[in-house]
Amino acid sequence: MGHRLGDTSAPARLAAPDEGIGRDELALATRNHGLPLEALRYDVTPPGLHYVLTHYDIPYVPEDTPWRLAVAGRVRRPLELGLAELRAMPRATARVTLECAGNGRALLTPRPVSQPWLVEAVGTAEWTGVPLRLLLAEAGVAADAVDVVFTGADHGVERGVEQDYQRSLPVAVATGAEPEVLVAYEMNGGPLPPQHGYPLRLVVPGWYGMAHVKWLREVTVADAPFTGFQQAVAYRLRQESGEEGEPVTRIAPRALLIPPGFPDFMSRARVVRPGPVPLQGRAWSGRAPVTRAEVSTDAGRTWHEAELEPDGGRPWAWRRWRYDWTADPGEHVLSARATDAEGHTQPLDQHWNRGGFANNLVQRVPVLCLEPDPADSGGS
Ligand SMILES: Nc1nc2c(c(=O)[nH]1)N[C@H]1C(S)=C(S)[C@@H](COP(=O)(O)O)O[C@H]1N2
Ligand SMILES: [Mo]
Repeated sequence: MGHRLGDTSAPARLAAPDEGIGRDELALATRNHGLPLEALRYDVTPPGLHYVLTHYDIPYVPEDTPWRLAVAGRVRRPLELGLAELRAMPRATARVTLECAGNGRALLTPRPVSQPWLVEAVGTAEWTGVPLRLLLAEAGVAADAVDVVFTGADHGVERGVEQDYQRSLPVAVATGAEPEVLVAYEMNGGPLPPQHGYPLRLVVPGWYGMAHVKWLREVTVADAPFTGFQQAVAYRLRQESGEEGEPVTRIAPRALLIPPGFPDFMSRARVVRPGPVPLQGRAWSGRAPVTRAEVSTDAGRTWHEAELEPDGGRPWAWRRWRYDWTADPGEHVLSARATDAEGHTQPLDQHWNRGGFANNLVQRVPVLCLEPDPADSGGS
């Protein structure tokens, strides 16, 4: 009887028909929290309300712990930089909407068993740090470089594979200026909170969350495509488990509603009173600027153009939209849908894949509109 990692670390699987959320999924859901949807009101999400996803443990890094970032591999001058040295370099700040690639997973049929997000794995922050292209220019990337690999300080086992959390970007993306990838040391003007990567993380505007490596300790330039677990096994779009699959990269468009009215405690169903109900929300895409937000108040049968606020020179952040609804007594299903400049939009039926990645199914918000309150009506 061997004792192997595989004994404690099960392969990926799909939930059986009618199988409820399991203890394992519940344990993930209590560690990794979503954005309370009413916080869509903030242009910049306060830390604590921003969603969090961490595969293993949050590393314990007390405030004055020395931290070295290595830039190594296929470079002419390997670097080792402390936080003060990074802070002395040119800095940039970007407002970036971050979304987990698994957002929407728990709404899929069949359900991939993993972090069971509904729609709330999103947040927007102002990240400040050193442009990665400047660090790589200082190190001097070799001509034969292919991928740049980012290693976090967190360690765990996943599907039987023991690993440090690692992801890569193609050299052209890592050294690009649009979007400009950041090695960030501040979130919303303060040090990174522990759960968001203190003291350093990668920020890759427009890309799904898995690319934004937290607790960053090494940047390694490689002359061959990176085949680590999080690149070649996880985060691939597959219909069958044996397939190579397409890599998950940029964020597909999505729109969400700020929940109207007030909620029921258990069901979270929304209650509104009859009359004018301004509907507002956010829309984003990491592929191209959002050009359109639409609203449906009849479960997706008919759509109305929402008013989209200008992007304010922040192409990587969500945009606010608004549509004025007049609610009649009865049950309604509200939806919103985003479209970007490349014509990507959101499906009304699920686009299923085994990991439940990049799913941008249109949101459905059931709303009960009450009968008019006799005490409010007409005069005397
Ligand atoms: N080192 C490390 N970086 C990581 C992760 C992780 O588990 N370890 N999770 C990734 C995933 S899947 C997501 S969605 C984002 C979440 O970032 P946040 O917790 O700051 O919102 O971090 C990414 N970076
Ligand atoms: Mo994620």
